[in-house]
Amino acid sequence: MNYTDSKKTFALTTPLYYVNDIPHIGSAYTTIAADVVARYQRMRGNSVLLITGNDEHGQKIERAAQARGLSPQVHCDEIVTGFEKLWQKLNIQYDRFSRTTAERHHAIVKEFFHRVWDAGDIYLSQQKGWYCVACEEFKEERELLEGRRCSLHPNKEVEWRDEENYFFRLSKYQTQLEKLYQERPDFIQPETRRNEVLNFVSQGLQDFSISRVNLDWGFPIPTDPKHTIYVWFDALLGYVTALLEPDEEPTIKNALAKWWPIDLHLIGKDILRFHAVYWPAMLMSANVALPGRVFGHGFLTKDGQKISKTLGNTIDPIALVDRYGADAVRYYFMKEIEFGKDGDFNEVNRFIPILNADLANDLGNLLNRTLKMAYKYCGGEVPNVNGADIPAENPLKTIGLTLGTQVAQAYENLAFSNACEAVLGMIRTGNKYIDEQAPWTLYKQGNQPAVEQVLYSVLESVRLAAYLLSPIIPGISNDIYQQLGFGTNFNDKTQLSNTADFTVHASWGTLPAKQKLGEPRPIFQKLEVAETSS
Ligand code: ME8
Repeated sequence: MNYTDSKKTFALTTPLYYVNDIPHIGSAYTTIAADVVARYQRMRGNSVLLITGNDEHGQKIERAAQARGLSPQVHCDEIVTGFEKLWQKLNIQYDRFSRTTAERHHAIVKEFFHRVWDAGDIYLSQQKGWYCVACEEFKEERELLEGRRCSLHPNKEVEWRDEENYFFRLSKYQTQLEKLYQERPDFIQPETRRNEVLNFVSQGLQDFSISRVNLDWGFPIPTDPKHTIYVWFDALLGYVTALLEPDEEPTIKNALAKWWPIDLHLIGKDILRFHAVYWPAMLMSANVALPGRVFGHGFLTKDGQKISKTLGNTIDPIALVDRYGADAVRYYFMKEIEFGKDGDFNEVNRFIPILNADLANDLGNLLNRTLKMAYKYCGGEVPNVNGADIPAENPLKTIGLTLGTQVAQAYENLAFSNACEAVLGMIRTGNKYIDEQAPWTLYKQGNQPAVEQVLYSVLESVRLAAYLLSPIIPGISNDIYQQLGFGTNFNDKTQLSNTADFTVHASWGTLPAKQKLGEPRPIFQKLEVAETSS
């Protein structure tokens, strides 16, 4: 196996989530995926910056605060705490937390506005149209459902607006954007999302308004303070502000110095247009290089239904993690749903069975019974075998020799479920292999070398599985590594962070012979269906 990548920087973002309500399971989904990518990139020896945060301005937030009888800032501060708590519980290792109410963000927005203004791309005009406050977006008549409802928020009415707004000359960038999509086919992923954007842009781009009147909760337009900057113009720039070092002077130049361009914007399909059309055009106008790629994943449903407050089927991610633990939640979403496609959360029929099958039965039992045998037959040490001496036809070695490359490729492509499937495939082979080889019989026959080879092959396969799945289930990987006698901590960002390490750890056959093993303990307790589960 040859991992030749040299060390590089890798910056990625989650959306900056609205603070109109407590965190949504969808925010958890995107953020888990982003953390998995960040952890994988760190494993590859890259210097990584994971950005998450909150989008706090706009009418939607102002109204949410009003409804609670709180000032917008107090409301925001409180909800932001809930997001931070969730990320901690989900073991998300973010490096920057961007809040759009931060003073330094104001400085960046102002400077960016002036750049776009100086480029001649902002003008005053009349905005007439239907506005969806939940989307914070004007909708074309043809996009509305019957009864003038937004298709994304059918239970909320759109509102008629007829006001003077500042506009951004998006139409000026039509050709440049088309050229971008053509020259960089990977800019928008997956392919289905790229096609959506190409289709939208081919219909002709309209300028969009970047200011609101009669809205206090936001930054004023620097040249005309009775206008407030449109929440999306403000929010996208939160990605730039996040790049500033903690005490750095807030200028665009400083922000872009080290980490720009961002390598990956991870988002849901609902906000694709903002990231794949508006954002690159804004950056072109301000003469800033464009990000690497925008990946728009699919949407989650619950038991096959859209998740919505009106249907009363929302899932509180904090309660979910409290009940099942971070690794369980992380594993389910990464394994169950092909990233990019829509997917379902079904606690009884999918969540619990998948976790029990993969983590408790296949992976957990294989480790547990093999470790116990290693205690019984090999004195509690890794069998005295050199991985390189195991014959190539050993089925675990056959799989293990190419698994690292295969899983690395899956992570590169954000094909998380393929990564899990490939690793679990080896683990299932391990269970079959140990049953067939029956080391207990080999032991009775006095064939100690064969016993040791079988146990070594299995323990090494479990180690490799733990290593390759560590971006997804770092807690379980830590437990497995400890039981195999390592002191590794997959939550320590500074460990395992050079390319040579990845080459070693992702190769089959590197478990050191005679290493003292840890106590066998179940790595994942079988889940029961809770009484409250639906
Ligand atoms: O749009 N399934 O914030 P937001 C999967 N503030 N993912 C989902 C989901 C679902 N059912 N529901 C939400 C905003 N998401 C803006 C972003 S960025 C500069 C500003 C996830 O709180 C998904 O990532 O509405 C989606 O894109 C995002 O939450 C929307 O978050």
